[in-house]
Amino acid sequence: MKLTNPLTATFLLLASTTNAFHTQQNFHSRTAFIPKTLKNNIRSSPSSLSSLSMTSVGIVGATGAVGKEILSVLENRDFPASKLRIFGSKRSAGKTVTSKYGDIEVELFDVAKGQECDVIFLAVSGDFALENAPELAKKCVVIDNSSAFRYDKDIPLCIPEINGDATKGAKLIANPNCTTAIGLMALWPLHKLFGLKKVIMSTYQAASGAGQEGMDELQEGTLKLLSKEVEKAENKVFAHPLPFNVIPHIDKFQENLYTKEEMKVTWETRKICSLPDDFPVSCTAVRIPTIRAHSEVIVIETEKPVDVKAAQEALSAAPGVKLCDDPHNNVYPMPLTATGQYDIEVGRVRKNLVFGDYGLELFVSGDQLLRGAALNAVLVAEEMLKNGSIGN
Ligand code: 2RA
Repeated sequence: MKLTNPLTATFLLLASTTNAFHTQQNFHSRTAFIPKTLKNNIRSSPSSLSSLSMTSVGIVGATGAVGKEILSVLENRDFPASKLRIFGSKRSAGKTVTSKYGDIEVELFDVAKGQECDVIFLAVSGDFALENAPELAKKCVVIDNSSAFRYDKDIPLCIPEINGDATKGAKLIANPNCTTAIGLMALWPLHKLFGLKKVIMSTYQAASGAGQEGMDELQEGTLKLLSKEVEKAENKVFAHPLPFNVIPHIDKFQENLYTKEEMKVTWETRKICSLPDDFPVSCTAVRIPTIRAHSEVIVIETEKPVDVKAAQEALSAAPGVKLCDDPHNNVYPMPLTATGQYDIEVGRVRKNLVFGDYGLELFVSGDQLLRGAALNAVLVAEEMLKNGSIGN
């Protein structure tokens, strides 16, 4: 096939990579697309963990986009697992996953087997979590990636850098939605410095938020359009075709005409940051045709007067945050540079023209599958190992 321009070449490269993944028997090697050269800030778990007793770990849903990343983060951070077990449905049971912890045969999930683990990560649907997590949590620690328990006041919703203490003694912990997790990494240091009064967020969310199927729909649709195989891309996952489009619709519309994705940002920000139930947070969530890092424009009104330099210093010092803010040299956060990174990128920090001395505006990009899901979940487990909540 003749390549007519670099964009076409890029998408063909993406597609050939994806197809190669699909033909692999060993589905651990089918990790979602990460440009290798960008994967440069993967850090191991703190040495304090290596002295802790080894833990038996389970993953349910290790063949999905988030589950694969959980396995990869455990490996990259040398999570002290004495044994790793992978549970799946009838479709994946019996397959072999190759990992740093050895070759692992996928076991058909049942609660009793799951309860044998010290900690189990759920990277499956909310319905599955609702049905199984409470029972699993009677005997082991459960870290759930779905939204099933996020708004239950008795269940911690945790970003370890913000409210890691909330995990102490807990058996079931909810991992936040990716959009909230990425945004709060930037908002928390600013809240500590200036006090948040109002938050307005607009998001630019990658296809990965809809899992492997979402990424496939974007890549395949783009290729077919570029090769003129079709005039209109198919859409099964998204409400409309995503290639060459943006869609202001993620998750279901609510009575107040916000979507559930947008309301998650409001509900979860209040809960994680211990803000009042009526604390004003408003979000518009938009799907864009990128692969796997979400970006956000965040505008805040603050209690105290802001100082841009102090904000940049606080962001730069915050764990899990990388300040990328040198606009005159074209340095700012972008999905392309945030992809595959553990730290979220923050930049374009400036005084907001509407709120003047009492407001900031910034741009954030973070890997949706890492900080927005897998990394956060593994950090929760690490926090619980350190505070003695796992293995007791
Ligand atoms: C999305 N935030 O991007 C969702 C995934 N949890 O679709």
